[in-house]
Amino acid sequence: MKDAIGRHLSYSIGKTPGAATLRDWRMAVSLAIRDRMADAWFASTRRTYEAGAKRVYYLSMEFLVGRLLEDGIVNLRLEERVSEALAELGQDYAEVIADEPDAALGNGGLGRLAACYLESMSTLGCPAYGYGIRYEHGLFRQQIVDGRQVERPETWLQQPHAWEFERPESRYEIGFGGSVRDGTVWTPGESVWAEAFDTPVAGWNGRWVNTLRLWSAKPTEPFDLDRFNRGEYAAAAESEALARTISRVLYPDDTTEQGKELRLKQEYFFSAASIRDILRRFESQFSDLRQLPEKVAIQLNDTHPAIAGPELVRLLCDEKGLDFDEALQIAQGTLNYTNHTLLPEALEHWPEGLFGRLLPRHLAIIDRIDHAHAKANPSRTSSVRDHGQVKMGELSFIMANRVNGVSALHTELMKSTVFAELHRLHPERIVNQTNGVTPRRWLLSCNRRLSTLIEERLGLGWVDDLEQLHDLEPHLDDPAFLDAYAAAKTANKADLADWMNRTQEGLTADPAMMFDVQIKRIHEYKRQHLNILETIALWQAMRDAPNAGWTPRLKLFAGKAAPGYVFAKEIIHLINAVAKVVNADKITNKMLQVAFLPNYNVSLAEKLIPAADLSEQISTAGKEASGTGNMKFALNGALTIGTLDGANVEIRDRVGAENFFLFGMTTDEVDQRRAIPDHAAKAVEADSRLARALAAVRDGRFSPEDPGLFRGIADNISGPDYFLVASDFSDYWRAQREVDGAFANAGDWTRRAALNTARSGWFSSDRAIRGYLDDIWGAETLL
Ligand code: RUG
Repeated sequence: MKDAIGRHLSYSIGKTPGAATLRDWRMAVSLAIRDRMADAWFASTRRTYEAGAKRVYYLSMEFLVGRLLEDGIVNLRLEERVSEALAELGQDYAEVIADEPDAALGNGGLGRLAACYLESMSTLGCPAYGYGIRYEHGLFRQQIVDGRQVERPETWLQQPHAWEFERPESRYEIGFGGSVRDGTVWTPGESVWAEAFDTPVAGWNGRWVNTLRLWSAKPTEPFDLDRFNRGEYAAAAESEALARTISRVLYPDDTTEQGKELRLKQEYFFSAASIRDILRRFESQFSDLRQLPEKVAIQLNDTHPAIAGPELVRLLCDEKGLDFDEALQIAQGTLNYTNHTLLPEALEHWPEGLFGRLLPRHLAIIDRIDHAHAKANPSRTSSVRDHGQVKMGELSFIMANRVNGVSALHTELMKSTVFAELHRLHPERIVNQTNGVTPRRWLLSCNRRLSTLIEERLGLGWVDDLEQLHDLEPHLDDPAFLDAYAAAKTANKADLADWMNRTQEGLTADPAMMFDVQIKRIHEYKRQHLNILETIALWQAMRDAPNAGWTPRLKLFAGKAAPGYVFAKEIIHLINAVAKVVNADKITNKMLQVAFLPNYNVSLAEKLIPAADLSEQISTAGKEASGTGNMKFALNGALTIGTLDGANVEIRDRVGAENFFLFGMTTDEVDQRRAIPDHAAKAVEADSRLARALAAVRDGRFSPEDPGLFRGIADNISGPDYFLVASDFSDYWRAQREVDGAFANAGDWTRRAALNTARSGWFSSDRAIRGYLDDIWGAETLL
């Protein structure tokens, strides 16, 4: 290992040890690790060809992979060797790992899920490719300036990326616009190259390696020399710059649809390149296109790649000469669609005008698909085109062999709400696959103390068979185990507290406090404003009775708001304003501290989750499709305070109701409550704590220099309150006081935390991928 690192430092990076920077060392180690993936990578490809196996293609606008070096080292089981080698070379292992920028090619849960699934597919030996976009700028970097979110560009590719292989020979010309002749001959008005960059993804033990293939946009005409020679330098480079725009930035949107032409271009760009690549690979091995559904399963991660359906039909018809009905049947047998949200604003639809201008042939194909479907299902009343919009959810459903939701509750709601009619027509099509997370990253490597303790008791079999964590339960009767479990958590908290106290002005975190954590995108349905309101009420109650024996708490928040989502940004501002007042209050600040940690990303999650005591999963019931953070917290021994929403329901079922703090309305109660006129005003009237907390917000207690600053938030909660913050407040307060009581009994709390770990094995992404393999893809694993 030492030689390999040294060789890369000299001959790949071109530096001597004396001249090398931390980045040079990190690059050299990364290249040495990447080398060790190569043989298994080639072997995985060879075996797939030899077996004539079905391949899975996961199409996703987002792959939130985070840092890759530690992942590679851990999965190849090279930790000791790397850290010894680095020590001999005078370098610090942890520093080298921490030097890597996060590849933030995703917004949140959906993108991180795609990353976990790729890793699990490799762990299981499922022949698979991830297909996405190689954004030059990932999700924006969040700064907090005077309490407000400020967005800065993210620049992960400003330095060389150690993990990828550029494949200039694998490129496709992707067209847009133009016209259609004779009904089928599409002549695009403009085009760009989609060029492939491949990153190997190694599974546990490095036995199988799949590929993440990301497309980068390159100009077809790099440069206008005539214009340059005339001195028109900017104009000469214009077409090049325009082409590159397509893979320039990740849309910083989580659950709202961006009606931007560029976004539709991005979607078609990567879907079309991926479909062509899939067909090319298929045809290099098989001769009959009718075999496609037998040899290929394509998963559409949300509707973002939905245009892949019409594109596949177009290629089969217009270029391969199949007739339309056969092409459609083949496409429908090959494609599957995962829905991740029921929020109406997040269900993609495109104005017909824009769609027809950009993709004229596809719009005609969509109509034909829709007509064929309507003809076969005469009782259908809806259609893909509606009120001048092309509805991508409907299109995805019609084009898919299987459609899945991401938690049991969400899947049932899909059937009864957005897809009610299509479900009636195709009752077999919707299936559930509850999300999962990879235990390699989300326990083994992010929580060394706990994973070492588990290894001492159970060995390492749980790492790729997470249900083995159940075998911890007998150890819960051993006081030494519980002490060690508690010690691991306290040490994680102490590390985090040290780091926060060094970096967060005005904060005094003490590991003896309860670490109460809410980290996720900032959104009204996720209800960070419910949490901060309860924080205010708690602070007021503490000031009223400082000696009432309060359980000391640190309320931690982190998350990004979409730049255009004004209300979410106000919530961030309010949290920071409350933190400033509360942390400075000498009466309460030993009992209550508040922090908003800037720039939430995968690496910050890896720091926070192992140190959490309490996990806040408090969305309005029916709104969070699943959640995956909720699973990571439970696995790492945080107890959840949560509503009956998304996968919370299944977490509670598995860890036991007594180890979960439930509160709030159910989905049915939510609907009933919303129907009551003035429901929020009534809730405020009925709860004096809520009224008082809201008054403090409204009257400028946290914004003395601008008393009206947060009035909008208070007015929303006591007025329309679509997300029912006011109506759920009293029960949330009750549950939080139950949490206080429980935390005060340290021994019992540790037992309940350990039960969360022991009973969370089902939430492994390996289990989820097995579900997809069996119920959706019909594919075999080759390990
Ligand atoms: O909001 C959902 C989460 O509930 C879910 O856990 C995650 C993965 O399935 O996907 C999130 N999501 C939904 N991200 N974007 C969307 C809508 O495009």
